[in-house]
Amino acid sequence: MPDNVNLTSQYNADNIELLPELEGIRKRPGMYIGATNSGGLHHLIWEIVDNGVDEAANGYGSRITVTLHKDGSCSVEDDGRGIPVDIHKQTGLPAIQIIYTRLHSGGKFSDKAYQTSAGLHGVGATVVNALSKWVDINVFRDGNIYHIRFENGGHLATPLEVVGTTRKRGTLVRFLPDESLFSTTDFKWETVANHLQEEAFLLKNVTFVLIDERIKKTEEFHYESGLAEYVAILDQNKEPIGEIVHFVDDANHVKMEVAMQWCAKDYNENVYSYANAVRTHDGGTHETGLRTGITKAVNDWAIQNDVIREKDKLEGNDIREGLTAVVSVKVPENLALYESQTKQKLTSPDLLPLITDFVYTNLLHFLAEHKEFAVDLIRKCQASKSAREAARKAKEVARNGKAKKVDAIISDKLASAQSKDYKNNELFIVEGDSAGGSAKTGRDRLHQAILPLRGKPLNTDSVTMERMLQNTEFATIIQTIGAGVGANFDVEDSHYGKIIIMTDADTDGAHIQILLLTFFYNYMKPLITHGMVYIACPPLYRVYKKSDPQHKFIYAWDDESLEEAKKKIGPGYGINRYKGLGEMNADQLAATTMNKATRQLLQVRIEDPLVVEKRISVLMGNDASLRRIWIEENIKFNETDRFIKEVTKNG
Ligand code: 28G
Repeated sequence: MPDNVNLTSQYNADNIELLPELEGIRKRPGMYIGATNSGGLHHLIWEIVDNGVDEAANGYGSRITVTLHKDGSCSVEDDGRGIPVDIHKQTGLPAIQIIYTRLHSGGKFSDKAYQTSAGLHGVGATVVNALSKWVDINVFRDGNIYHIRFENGGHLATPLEVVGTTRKRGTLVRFLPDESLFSTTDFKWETVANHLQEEAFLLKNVTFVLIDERIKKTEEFHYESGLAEYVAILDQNKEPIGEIVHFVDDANHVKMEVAMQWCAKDYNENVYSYANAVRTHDGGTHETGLRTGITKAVNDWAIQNDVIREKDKLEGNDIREGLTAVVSVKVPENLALYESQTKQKLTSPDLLPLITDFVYTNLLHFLAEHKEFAVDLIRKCQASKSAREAARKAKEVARNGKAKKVDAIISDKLASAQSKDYKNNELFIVEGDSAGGSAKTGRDRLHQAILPLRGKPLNTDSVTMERMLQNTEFATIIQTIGAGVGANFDVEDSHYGKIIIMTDADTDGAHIQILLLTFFYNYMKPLITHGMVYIACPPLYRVYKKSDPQHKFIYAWDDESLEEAKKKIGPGYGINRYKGLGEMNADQLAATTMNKATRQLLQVRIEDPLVVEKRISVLMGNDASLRRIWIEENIKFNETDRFIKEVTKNG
């Protein structure tokens, strides 16, 4: 484009009809970015980064820099070809303007071999524009610097123009999220860093840089061994058996990569999968292929080498105990089939034999070359198998009525629920005897059971399973839940459909939550993956009319709803600030925190395995001050944005 042409008049006419699309995004942001909480806010960054990642994945550029600025804006720069600036024939508008203001422009342009973007099919740029106060873009292309700017949800503010010359190439996008649309506009270092690190594991040739000008911190992520380094970090707090096994097949149109390692004293199966560099939370054909390939390779090798007999074949479960594995496939768009729009599960049938064979062949070869490791691994699998069989027998004995004393052993602490409809029963694990007492009085006796805890629970990360089992608090929890522990935990046997942790909303309470979650994560992980573990949310305030404190009052869970409550009560209000559960009487505790109709629960979820493992070192280490600092900085009481938790209202 010649730099002396003024295109302003051309834009105005078209601009008017573009706006309804942008308006639609602003009216229902959740449809495009999931939610308008912290997660949705960060989604804006992921969308822009994805565009740079796509460009790099197609072979253009190798460095993506994200900068968090002091004014609350974020910029992303890549060194690809630069977004096209040529004039689009039908509309007469520059391509870049269409890309940033039209929905579905992504679909039309989709000629990319390995599109990585998760859900938005190339409309991410438009979504970010619609949800921003301003977007400022510089494109470095053909020796020129092109500039274009949008304001107030995508209105063209400065038409595309050449503003200088340059020797570099690439794209620099800077945007300020519209604070009126988000519950928070605070970008978090840790969230962005983890995302970029995850991208870097999956894209070996690209360097990701994060610069936070607010806290003067910079970090680079670049991993030449890709998934092997990912597994190393996931296993950093564990006891590995043997080295990390890593296979790559980059030669064909379907690219496959797997890294795995087994660890002692870990009773979980930790398998994570990615399709086109995006996590597939619900697995699919690539995960199934990985599992099948591993089971077949381990059994075949063991039998061929007379380590086990044909009739003693190992089950997949036994082989996968303590396994950490990451599988990544990159498939051309037309071969990437998903169960639904959310792309959480890959269903491409053609992939199954490819992955199975890839894993089988390579692992069999690896075992043959590492005989000592292979034998150790098979011994470990056999031990898992025996433990599982022993547990099954013990359970049968218990069912036959020989061990009916369980209730008696725990009854002095537990106030049990009357119903035997286990799925609808709830176990409240409560901090302190006094709150436990109120909870017992206020509960729904049919479905709610109360187990009070005395003091801080044991840190189960720093002790053996044997030590943990000797701990009275955990022994009681295990017996109460009634579904076994560790490798022998069977979620189907749980006596409760919900396990609800109820603590004071202070740092000690947060620490107790973390210690209990650590236990559940280590020894009853399926409770978490099945979404059965929750955190109760006691209110922080009660606002009342001074002249009539018993009649008119409103509870508030945060400072925002406190302000609303003050307004609703009107002049002459008084405020009770609850410092702990103990300050509420039984009725108040029941009404605000336990009653299904009026309470709020946070559902505990494991969103990102990287976050969990990293936090374990800070939160479970011996340095209490590190932990306290982390809790104070990161846990905002009763906010949606916490440790490994997410909100679901009314459970
Ligand atoms: C810095 C933050 C985010 C991007 C490109 C490069 C091209 C492009 C982006 O094209 C539509 C599809 C193919 C023409 C493609 C440049 C081909 C030739 C590109 C980014 C129209 C989009 N030259 N770099 N989009 N193409 N970086 N980084 O957004 O047919 S988006």
